[in-house]
Amino acid sequence: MIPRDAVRVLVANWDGSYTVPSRRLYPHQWSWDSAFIAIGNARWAPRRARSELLSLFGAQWRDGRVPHIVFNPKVPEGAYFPGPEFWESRAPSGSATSGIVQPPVHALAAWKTHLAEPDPAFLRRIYPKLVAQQAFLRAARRSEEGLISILHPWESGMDNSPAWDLPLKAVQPATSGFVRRDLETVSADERPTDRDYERYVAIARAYRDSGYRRPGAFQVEDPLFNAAYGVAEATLAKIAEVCGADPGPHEREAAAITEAMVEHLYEDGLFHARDVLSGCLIRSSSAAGLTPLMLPGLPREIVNALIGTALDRFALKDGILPSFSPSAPEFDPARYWRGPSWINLTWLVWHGLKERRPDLAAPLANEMVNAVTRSGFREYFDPLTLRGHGCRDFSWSAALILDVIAEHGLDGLATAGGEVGEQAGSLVEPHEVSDQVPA
Ligand code: 2M8
Repeated sequence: MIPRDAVRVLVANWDGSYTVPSRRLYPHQWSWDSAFIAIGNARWAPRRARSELLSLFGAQWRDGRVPHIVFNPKVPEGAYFPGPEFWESRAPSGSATSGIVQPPVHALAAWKTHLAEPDPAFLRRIYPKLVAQQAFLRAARRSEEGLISILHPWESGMDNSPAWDLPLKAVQPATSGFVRRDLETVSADERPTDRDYERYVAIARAYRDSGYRRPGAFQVEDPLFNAAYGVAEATLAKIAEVCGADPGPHEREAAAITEAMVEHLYEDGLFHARDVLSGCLIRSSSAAGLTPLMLPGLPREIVNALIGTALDRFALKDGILPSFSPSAPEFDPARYWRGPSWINLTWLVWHGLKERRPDLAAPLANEMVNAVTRSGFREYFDPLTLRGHGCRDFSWSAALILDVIAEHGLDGLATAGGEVGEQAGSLVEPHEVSDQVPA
């Protein structure tokens, strides 16, 4: 029973005020994971969804950045690399954190949490924090073209994407001083190579050593990150209205980033990343280039062209979205972010298609459910066989499936959100759902 099993995963990964992505591989709180997890939890335990987001924003830095990892002090340093000793940074709350960020999908998560159980007080509490998150990106990361840069592949969320192969070549690898922990849980041929890690470490060290201020040898404008930023502004406009704030500046910012993306990142039916250091477009077949479909103000001809590319190069109609086009030479169906399907990426594109092309959104929803039915809540799936890869009992795979089922139904049977909530919620006693949130 999918909803019940999904809730079981989320309950097992709950740490009192937030959810770990995976007990063994990722035993702390991750930024965009928490947003996706909140979207799923909102369907059966909205209090947990609010707690998940407020707990993450409890570790927001003074400059507004939301760190990509908030470390649990009870977890030993050696359980995850790079841990708190590597990052050497603390939020004003006292929590040890990383110093980089991830795609800002949190405003969307806060809004969906509110829709599941309207709570204007929650929105009023989180709105200024979401605004500060966006303001940090504008102040610290915006280029002359009006686009937001990422300074590390980890900031893209699609860490090992072939789109980063070229810009990473310019990075001098760090060949010593660290031990990978990920290979203790997942087979090496499903994870980045040692050479990739040497470069990840080198970039993160240089950024840390600049006091988390100066861009290093990796600086790119990523379509997924910029689309998330634009969707956040469009969503903040709705949140602002509930909070009695002015939606106008958010609407204008959403329109401006959409325009800048079309002008600088779009070419031949797909959005691409741009290398800020060389000024060149990184032409690749990454599914990140389809995620601008989420932008409400994307011009119709671009929407149609993206859909054409999705059908043609990503075989959208036949299955769940691969993270990299199967027709591209770099495609690898089992290696982390180099081809496998991920539930979060598929969910983002599904979200962008639901209203525009329900005929394409529906099979995508069915295939997400098929993947977890066949292989469990794995971290990623071979897009051709749906075989599971990476870690097991992965939180966002479980959470987003609850959202998909609540909206789309199961096996073609329309299932109301409330029904999923009832089925799933009955597994958990109210006292098990903590309300605890940081001050
Ligand atoms: C993966 O990234 C972390 C580093 O942040 C890792 O490999 O150790 C990515 O899939 C990222 O998108 C995700 O947020 C994180 C936790 O699920 O794991």
